[in-house]
Amino acid sequence: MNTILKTDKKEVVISIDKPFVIIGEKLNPTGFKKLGQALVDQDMEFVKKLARRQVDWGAEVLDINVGHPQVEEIRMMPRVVEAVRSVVDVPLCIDSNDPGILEAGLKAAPGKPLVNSVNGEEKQLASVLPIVKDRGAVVIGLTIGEEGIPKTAEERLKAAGAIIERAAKMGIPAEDIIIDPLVMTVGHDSGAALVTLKTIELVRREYGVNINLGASNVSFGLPDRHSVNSAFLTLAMQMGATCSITDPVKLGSVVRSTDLLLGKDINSMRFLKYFRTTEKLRELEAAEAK
Ligand code: THG
Repeated sequence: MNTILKTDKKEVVISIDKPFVIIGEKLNPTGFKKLGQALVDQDMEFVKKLARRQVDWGAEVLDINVGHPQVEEIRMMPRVVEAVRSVVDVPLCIDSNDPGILEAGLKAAPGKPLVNSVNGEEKQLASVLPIVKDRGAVVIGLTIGEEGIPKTAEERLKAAGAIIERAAKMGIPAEDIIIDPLVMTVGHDSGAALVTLKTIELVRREYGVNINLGASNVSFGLPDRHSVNSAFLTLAMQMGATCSITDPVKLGSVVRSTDLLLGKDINSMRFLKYFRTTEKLRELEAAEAK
């Protein structure tokens, strides 16, 4: 199944038959404290730099979240979208669970953007899906039901199904839904990653839809997060995940390596190109830091 995201000029295809797509996670003050201060200071240069750097390091889509207690989100969202669009041409992922903020972001992002996210709660489905439908956007569906995050993969599959069926009734096709099986930290529960991996397998087999992960969640609270994130991402890709909201600077090479091993990179072209580009970037960034 092909999920197509677009800007006004460019498109990105997410599919099990294509290389894995990285959705840059850094434009989110919850996961990156320095950005929160930059938003409070209305420092759009910082935003642009973050956008450019993530795309340079291999992000093909950028997540944008402006949630911060001192920021008026409904005004800030379109400003950040505009700032990002002024420096990079990639489809955007508008990240909020407030319908008004989503609409404000979508209005500023032409093409076919991604919405992060909707869950299986009736209130959310009823407020977010009509916006997705009207805009012709793609939406990430979190496998959360009325009772919160299910503990088992079977229950998460059910939550995914409820979202897909509800969307279908509204005229949103399955290719415009990306299921997120929810990644929790293995620091609290040693079975957490296995439940996510099993959910990927079940959802793929049952619905064939594309699957996204917030991969860096898996290592919250642990040391050496990079090793844990890398190992997890590789397992998830083998299981059938097709995109991830993650840090391209840290995980771009892991993604390219895994695509190579999974036969998704003919003649190692992407891998070699990534190596050459990032080798130069690393030198440039080291020189700048001096
Ligand atoms: N699914 C969907 N969306 C998501 C998630 C998901 N959005 C948010 C999150 N999970 C994915 N994004 C991040 C962003 C940052 C981090 C983890 C996940 C992160 N940041 C470091 C930290 O918090 O320690 C760096 C902090 C810093 O540099 O200030 O780990 O699962 N659909």
